[in-house]
Amino acid sequence: MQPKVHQGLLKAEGFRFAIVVSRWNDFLTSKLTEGAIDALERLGADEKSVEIFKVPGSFEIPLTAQKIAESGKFDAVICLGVVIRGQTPHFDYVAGEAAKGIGQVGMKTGVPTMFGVVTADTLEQAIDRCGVKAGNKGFEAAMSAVELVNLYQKTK
Ligand code: INI
Repeated sequence: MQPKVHQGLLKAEGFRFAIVVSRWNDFLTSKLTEGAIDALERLGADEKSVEIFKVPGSFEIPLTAQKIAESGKFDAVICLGVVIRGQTPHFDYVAGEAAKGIGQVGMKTGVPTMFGVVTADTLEQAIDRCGVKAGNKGFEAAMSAVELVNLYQKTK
């Protein structure tokens, strides 16, 4: 059997992307933003097709992402934040609400909404996932956004 396989190309040209990024832990979220922009540039995104929306913390990402998705101005929303367990007793609330809310935005609006929020137990773990050493969750989230906008275009 040779089932038909569907998957999105990694071509960003012609699509519009919003990045919603939390200022909390800015020294790390700025690295995630750099990673996301690097991926979009390398995949051919047009100069004016990427816009950045800054919010105070990861808790504020979902509602902002929802408003952006509902605006109809973007093909995908890339959400970026860093929540570190050691930093707050309400880690579970902030990380949980961000994850749940971001997921709901995609389901509710039909606009691919990427979860590029690093949830780490320690600062060191968070640093590792923000591309300071290797691996950048912002880069990964942007790659996924490009793949999905291409996949959904094919399934229209
Ligand atoms: N927001 C984060 O994005 N990361 C965190 O680690 C964090 N901590 O540690 O508390 C955090 N808190 C702020 C929160 O997201 C809201 O901005 C705030 O509660 C106001 O609603």
